[in-house]
Amino acid sequence: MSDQSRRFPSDFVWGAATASYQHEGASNEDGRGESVWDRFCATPGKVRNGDSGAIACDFYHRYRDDIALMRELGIDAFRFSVAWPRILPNGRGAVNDKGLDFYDRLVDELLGSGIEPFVTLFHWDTPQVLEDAGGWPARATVDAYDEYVEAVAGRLGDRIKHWITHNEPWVVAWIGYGWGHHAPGRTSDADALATAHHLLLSHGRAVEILRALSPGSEVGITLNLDHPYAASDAPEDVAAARWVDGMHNRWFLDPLFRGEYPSDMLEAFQPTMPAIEDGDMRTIGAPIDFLGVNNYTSPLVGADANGGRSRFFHREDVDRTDMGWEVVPEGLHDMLVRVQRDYDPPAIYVTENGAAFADVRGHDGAVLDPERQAYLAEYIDAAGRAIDQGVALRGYFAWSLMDNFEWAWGYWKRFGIVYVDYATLERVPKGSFYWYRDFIESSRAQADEAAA
Ligand code: IFM
Repeated sequence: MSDQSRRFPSDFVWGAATASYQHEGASNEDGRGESVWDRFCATPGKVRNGDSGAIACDFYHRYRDDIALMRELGIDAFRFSVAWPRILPNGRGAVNDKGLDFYDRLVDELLGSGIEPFVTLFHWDTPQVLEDAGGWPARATVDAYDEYVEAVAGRLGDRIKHWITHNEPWVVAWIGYGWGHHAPGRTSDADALATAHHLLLSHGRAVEILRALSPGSEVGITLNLDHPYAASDAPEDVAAARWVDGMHNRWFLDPLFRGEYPSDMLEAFQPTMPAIEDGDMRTIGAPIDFLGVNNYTSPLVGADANGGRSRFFHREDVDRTDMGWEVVPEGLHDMLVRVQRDYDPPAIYVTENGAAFADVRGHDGAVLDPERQAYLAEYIDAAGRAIDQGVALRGYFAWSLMDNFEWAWGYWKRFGIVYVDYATLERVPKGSFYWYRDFIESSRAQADEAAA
């Protein structure tokens, strides 16, 4: 452990993350409006076991106890998201003060505990009323998002030093609007591409709003970036990997850092592209202070013999998590190095990394999760090696602080370093929680020693 913890500077931010719909619960309290995920969960057959975020981890009521756990963990920062339907239950117009009050209390409790809030503004819970009016494929949703960002920044902007405009726009666009496995469950490539453009545009507009209403804060966006490896040097495998990289990564990285969509992908998507208005790309490319990277796995990609653009290969020689995701720590290292080389963001945070495993409580009530511990250790080591290569990595957030609602999988998949007993809502720190606590402590001690 000591070798890897020595890599991290003393101001490196160690954190844990979660998101509003996944942990808050209290879905009908204090004036919160309906979100697309409430509606999706209520639609038979969409979410495993008919689960929903109605109660989730009840973080809305238990946040003080959860912050006490964070203190025990010793993290520097907590990444959470604000639920848009708590702030603007009707999508536009009247702001719900009780919704803002909750985040006010949460932020103050965190700061009072010496924990820096990293606030994600959109982690997928669009107000349903906006979806009914056209959702993200409609440009008007960008205007509605502006109002929302103004309301949140107006209230919290004096205390928040790190804002994340969006979480994983690729997932919202393609899984939510293109393939329908997530809310709102639409299945249209044109909707997916319009959603991606409007999410990017709303990001750029949010950057302007946050610069004005939260001066001195740092603003970024979080992308899910997997590093696709070509299955061989054969040109068709290399082209397939490049396609996957274009679709998942470059489609978002290029506009954000170069102000343009990648030309090879644009050519392929041209027939289904939304209208791009003058000035959109400039807005999207507004300078940001950091890039958030979520990384869990990295696929092995080759040509598809059945005529598709690409095929994901099943590696035999790696471990898998309970999601079936392949454990490829090198992919995090390679992705970080590549993003720094190709796009040169001023700073990078790993805003999510972690693993689901089928955790159970032992007879003594404890939850031992050596696989997760090994996963975190290997990925953190890979992140450290990226720093050695000159990557401006400033922090790492474990996903997730606690087991929570894993979208279409419901409560079946457990990502937490804290176990949640959903029958009683009791929290039980897992073995990985204690490992991470000790790792952070030793990393700090070694950094201080080196600085002395
Ligand atoms: O739970 C999700 C999170 O909401 C977004 N990133 C991936 C996680 C695990 O699937």
